[in-house]
Amino acid sequence: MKTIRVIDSHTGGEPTRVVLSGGPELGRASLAERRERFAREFDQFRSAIVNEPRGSDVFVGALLVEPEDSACAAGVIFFNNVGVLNMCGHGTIGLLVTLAHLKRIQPGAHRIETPVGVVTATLHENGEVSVANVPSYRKAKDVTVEVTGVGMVTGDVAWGGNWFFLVEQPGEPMTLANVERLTDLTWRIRQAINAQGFPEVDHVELLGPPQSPGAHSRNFVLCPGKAYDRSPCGTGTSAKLACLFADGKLKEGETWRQESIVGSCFDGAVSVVNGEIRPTIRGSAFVIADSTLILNETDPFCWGIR
Ligand code: PYC
Repeated sequence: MKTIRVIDSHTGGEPTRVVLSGGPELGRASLAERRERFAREFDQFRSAIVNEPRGSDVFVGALLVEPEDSACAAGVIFFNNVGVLNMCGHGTIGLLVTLAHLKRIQPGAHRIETPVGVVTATLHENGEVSVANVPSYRKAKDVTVEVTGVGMVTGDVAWGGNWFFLVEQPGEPMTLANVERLTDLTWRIRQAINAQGFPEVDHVELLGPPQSPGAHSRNFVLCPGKAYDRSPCGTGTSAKLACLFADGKLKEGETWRQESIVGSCFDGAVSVVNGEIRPTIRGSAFVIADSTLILNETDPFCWGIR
């Protein structure tokens, strides 16, 4: 019988399950190499942590590891219901709030190592967290794809720590009641953009008018395993900020409030560091469970349903 200590939080409705102990030994290579090893050799473990019956399609796991760079407070490998992620904005906010809950960190700035670079996450006195993300950029503007059963759809391909295809005004109500159609639409869009020479895109972000006072836009983000992000998606908001900045629609230091499909918000802004766009996103997370998972190999679903 194996036990794994986890702490669950949610950031704007999107869960993060931080694995504190009981995870696999991945050695001391770079975080990118350790993530590849985790994906290659420990996929069962990933599934056991986030998939049913212990989790659900919407869970994001965050495996805490020793950072390569000793100036970092922690290293983290994010994963979901189908595989590993590059970075995760809502997950980094959840991680900081979890470390604060454990009294392992105090308010202030903390460097966190991820497989795609170091981010600086600041725990504010009021409990909010801002994440100065990896450099973000737009790779392709106004890419038009033919989407089965829908027609022509135009959007931008951008990197915000994960790869996104961002589509403005998708012509669908951006409401929770319409989640099934939004999921179907974004899944078709993803297949079309992947077939059109952008195989790296694994997140699709639709953007429409906001509903919350003070918000600039509402989004619906489809994640790689077909679950939608309940939060405004930290990496998706970063990709959006990079596109706005590239179009001259957002100046350095100006706040962009991004609302999610469930109505939660992140405040975002960009700064330019050594010629690169560095988005910062700010939001809050809440710890909701402190648990020990039990992995009993005689349980037919010990390694999750996948
Ligand atoms: O917040 O960056 C994010 C994220 C990625 C996938 C789910 N959430």
